[in-house]
Amino acid sequence: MFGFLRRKKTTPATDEAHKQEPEATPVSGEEAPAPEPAPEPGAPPPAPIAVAAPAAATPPEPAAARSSWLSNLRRGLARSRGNLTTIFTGEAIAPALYEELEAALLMSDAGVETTAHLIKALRTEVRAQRLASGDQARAALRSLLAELLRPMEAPVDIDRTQPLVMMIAGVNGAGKTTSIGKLAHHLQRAGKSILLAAGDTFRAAAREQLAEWGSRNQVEVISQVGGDPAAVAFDAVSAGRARGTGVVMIDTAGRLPTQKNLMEELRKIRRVLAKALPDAPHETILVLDGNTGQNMLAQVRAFDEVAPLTGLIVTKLDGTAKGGALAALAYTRREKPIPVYFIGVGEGIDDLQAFSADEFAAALLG
Ligand SMILES: Nc1nc2c(ncn2[C@@H]2O[C@H](COP(=O)(O)OP(=O)(O)OP(=O)(O)O)[C@@H](O)[C@H]2O)c(=O)[nH]1
Ligand SMILES: [Mg+2]
Repeated sequence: MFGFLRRKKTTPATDEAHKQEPEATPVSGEEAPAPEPAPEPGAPPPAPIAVAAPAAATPPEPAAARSSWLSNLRRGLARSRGNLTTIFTGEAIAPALYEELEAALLMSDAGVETTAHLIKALRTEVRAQRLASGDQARAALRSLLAELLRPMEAPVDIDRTQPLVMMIAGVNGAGKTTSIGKLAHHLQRAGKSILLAAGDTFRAAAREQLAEWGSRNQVEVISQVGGDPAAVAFDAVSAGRARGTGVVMIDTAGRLPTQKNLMEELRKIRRVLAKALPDAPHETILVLDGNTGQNMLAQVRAFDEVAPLTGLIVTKLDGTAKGGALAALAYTRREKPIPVYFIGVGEGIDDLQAFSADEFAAALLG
């Protein structure tokens, strides 16, 4: 049931206020003492908010949940699936098929290079396997797509260290906080204790939103009003260490790759985390809105540059996402794939699932 969690031990806002660069927190020195949070001048002292004690592991999810998220995914990708599958009707492979397929793949946000790659691979397959019907060609394309996506299918190893520190980043509104809320629930089901850090310190609504997810999951949220995000992250990891917490998840404010100061802030959070716990953060996860299209590639590049990414969460695949951008991501990063740990298929607490290349390809190609 928790196939998306590796359990072996072997592997290791456009908000104006966000533009403010937080006070520097000490980050140099080998055995540096704990950096003190650097409050804004005149800001109230840091005020950790204890929401509630961690809950015991929750019961396993019902069997019905799986079919419901698969249908959410299929519903989300319905438009692209419609465009793609209607091409493959008929007893024979029509000469126009490849041209139509090219248009449909481009419309699904697969991008020029990836579209060309898939069409070339399909032509080769059709010839080699002597495929005759539209159905056979569709099945072949589905296999090729699944094969392309497969390197991104990898579970997150949650047992390799304790606390496992996960930093969650992404552009505004991508679904970071919601994904953290869902993930806390999933990890609790897997028996993990959780601590959350509200790294979006400037927006009250952001803190409240995380606190809400904290209370829904009955996990504690470390939070400060207007403080330094790196200091909040530091406090959370220190608390996680002291308490023997399983997983510490750090929410961060939304930021655009063009907002240099905010991008640098991510670098700083990482440096300060490493002071709290060497090797932290163990996971740096970029949350991508599934509707982003080809811009996903630019986001991955930009965030990876300042905070080397270990995994992705792609959200809102239940909505109107076209899906092809994931194929583009797989193709352009084929030398160095980034795992898609989870996909978001709704706003509910259970609407987060492991990414499966086969299921995704089936949702796109019938
Ligand atoms: N349909 C759907 N909605 C989602 C999903 N994930 C998140 N959302 C919604 O997207 C909106 C933004 O989600 P947040 O979690 O607040 O996004 P965020 O990245 O934390 O946003 P900022 O902190 O403002 O940058 C909310 O309305 C969520 O309910 C998903 O998988 N499917
Ligand atoms: Mg948020």
